[in-house]
Amino acid sequence: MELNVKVAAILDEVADLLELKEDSFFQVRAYRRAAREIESLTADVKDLYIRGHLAQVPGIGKAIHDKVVEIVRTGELQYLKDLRNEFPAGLLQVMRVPDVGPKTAGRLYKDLKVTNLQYLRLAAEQHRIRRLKGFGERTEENILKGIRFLESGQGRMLLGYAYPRGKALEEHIRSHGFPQVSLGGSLRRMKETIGDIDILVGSDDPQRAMDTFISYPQTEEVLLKGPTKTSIRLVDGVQVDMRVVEPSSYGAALQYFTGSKEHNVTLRSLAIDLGYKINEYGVYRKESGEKVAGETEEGVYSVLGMQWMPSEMREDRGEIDLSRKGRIPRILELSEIRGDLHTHTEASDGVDSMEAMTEAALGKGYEYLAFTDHSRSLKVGNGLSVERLQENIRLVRKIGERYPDIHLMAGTEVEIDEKGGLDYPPEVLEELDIVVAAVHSRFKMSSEEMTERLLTAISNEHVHILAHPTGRIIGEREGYQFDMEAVLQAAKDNDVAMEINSFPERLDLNDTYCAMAMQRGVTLSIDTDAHNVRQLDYMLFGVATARRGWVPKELVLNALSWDDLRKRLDL
Ligand code: DGT
Ligand code: CA
Ligand code: CA
Repeated sequence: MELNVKVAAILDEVADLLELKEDSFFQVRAYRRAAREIESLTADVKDLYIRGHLAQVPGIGKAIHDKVVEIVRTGELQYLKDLRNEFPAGLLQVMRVPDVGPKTAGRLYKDLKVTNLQYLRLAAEQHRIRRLKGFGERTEENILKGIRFLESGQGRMLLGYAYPRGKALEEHIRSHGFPQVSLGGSLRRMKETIGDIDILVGSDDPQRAMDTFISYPQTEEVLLKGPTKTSIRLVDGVQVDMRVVEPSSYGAALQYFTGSKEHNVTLRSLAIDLGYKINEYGVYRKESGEKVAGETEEGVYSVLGMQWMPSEMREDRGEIDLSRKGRIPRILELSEIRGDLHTHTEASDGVDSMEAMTEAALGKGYEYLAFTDHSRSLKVGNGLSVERLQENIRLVRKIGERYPDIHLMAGTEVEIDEKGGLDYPPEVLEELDIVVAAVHSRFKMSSEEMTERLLTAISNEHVHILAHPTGRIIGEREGYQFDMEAVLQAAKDNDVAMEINSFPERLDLNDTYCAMAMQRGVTLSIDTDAHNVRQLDYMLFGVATARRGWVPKELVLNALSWDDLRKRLDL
């Protein structure tokens, strides 16, 4: 079946290039349709060809038929090579940027003379893309992210990038009649970056499971195909490994392939000490070889005298010891989140209106939602002047009356200046329900200066939350230097919450700083920093980061009920 995938991929690329060329819509569609048909064949194209049945496949007319024959015979297609030669080689790469595709690449080529990734990046950075008709800021941002991802090449991808792709693939497999399917590896542990996606299936029919996996429409290439493991690369470059085991080994395999490797190494030596052998198929008595567990993950841990623990905790950071003592802590759940305390609207640099954000928050069952648009000195964020801020507060109150089921809060994400002062005077901050303070400038000061700056901001009586405390952008810039111990202590003393910013490229605080904050009893606020309604979904990643730091709900500001939050904020 590998050949089917290849034929489909070649036909797809032909369609892409024809589209780039602005060839007839019907041609493009014919190639795409043929690709889909061949992809979903249950027989091998080569067999069909040999038996003379190829022409009977629906959607394969004479011209495409001849091309498929050429690919089956030679493994290549001259027509594709000719098409490729019509364009600058760099443009083909532009087309591979996630969210770009042939149509967009064609526009960028024609209107902006974009012929390679370097030019594409420049055009995006100079904001020339958003000025094209039909393009916007969001597209431009996505393009920059896509380039970053492509260029990271074999590197790691952000959790926020891998997660929806992994989930969609998991769903694809489940929907084909495989109820026993799960993500594994770093993605199940919700690490901030992911090397490759791992998927595990329990089934008596490994062949059909593998075929289902390969038939995923986003598959670009099959990298490896063995009896129990198959690896593919998706069209956007992501590698996915899938393993299939018998249902009686599903739990053991899930445990094994979830990792981490460090957790497994410690677990294995513990098993040996207890007279067992553990592998991806089960737990066995060393003496008799008798299998004593394997069907469920709980069972595997339980025969070793251990309590099951959430996958996010499995990093060999002390969880094995606690589990043996039956003292795994209860950590925060996504369902315990009651609201979002850091979001943006069209008033500053967000995209959506307050109403749209409110309805999305209602859809999540939130009790409260804070609007925290940027403050006046953040010019790139279209920060609000004092007048516009006051107007915005009135708007929040007015809209709030229309939504009795949720408490809308007027707030700000206020700039912290280089001395630790805030961008609005105290009497203005006084009018707000919530103040989120943030550093967006002068990152490169000494650690002493930066610590002073943060301590000054935290000790300001109007501040409730310190936004993205370290300022790091994953894969792009390290956070600024400061004394984290001192800042955490000050946060505790001043009853200021440290933020876990849920943006996939931020996740700031990260998991280990969350653990530090948790051990010191510092309150955390898990915020999305959403700039549109969809980004409210990022909450999941912030919660995962908190879980990786073993944070309990009791330490989370936005896990408080509205009543408790209001008392806490003196509202
Ligand atoms: P990644 O992909 O780099 O983000 O990290 P993982 O943790 O997903 O690692 P990966 O994909 O190489 O392997 C998936 C899981 O398989 C890993 O979490 C634990 C398990 N595993 C892999 N190699 C070993 C090994 O040598 N020993 C043990 N005990 N487990 C392993
Ligand atoms: Ca992995
Ligand atoms: Ca893997």
